[in-house]
Amino acid sequence: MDAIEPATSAAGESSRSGGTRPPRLVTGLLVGTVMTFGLAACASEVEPRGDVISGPARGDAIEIGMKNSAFDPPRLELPAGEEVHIEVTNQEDTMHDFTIDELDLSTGTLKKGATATATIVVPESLTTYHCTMHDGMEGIIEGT
Ligand SMILES: [Cu+2]
Repeated sequence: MDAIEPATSAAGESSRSGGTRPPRLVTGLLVGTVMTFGLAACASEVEPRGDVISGPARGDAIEIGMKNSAFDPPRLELPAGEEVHIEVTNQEDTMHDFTIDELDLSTGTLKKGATATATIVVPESLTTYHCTMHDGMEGIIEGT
């Protein structure tokens, strides 16, 4: 904070004769840009959370593939109130994750060929799953 003040006033006086753009505004834009890049870098690596194990399911499981930046299938009908295992495999070079915000669950970042298994109790309401790295890469679980 203190470091910005002298720099701004000095630039303001030197540019007065030129009459160009206000230096204070430029400084503000620079700070905002740096903060935005910082947040984006943190969001690119997703840590696993919730009831998730690395690797395939140890029993019966619903299988979901990831390819062409989409989930296959993009819609699941599952029995509401039952515990199910969802085995997610990334089938392409692009990294993805399988995240359900409502359940605070994520496989974390999956590289090519990686598999993770999430265990959930199927909600009665519609629940969406998505990849936090790709807008529009999402699917729906319908509790029946
Ligand atoms: Cu993705």
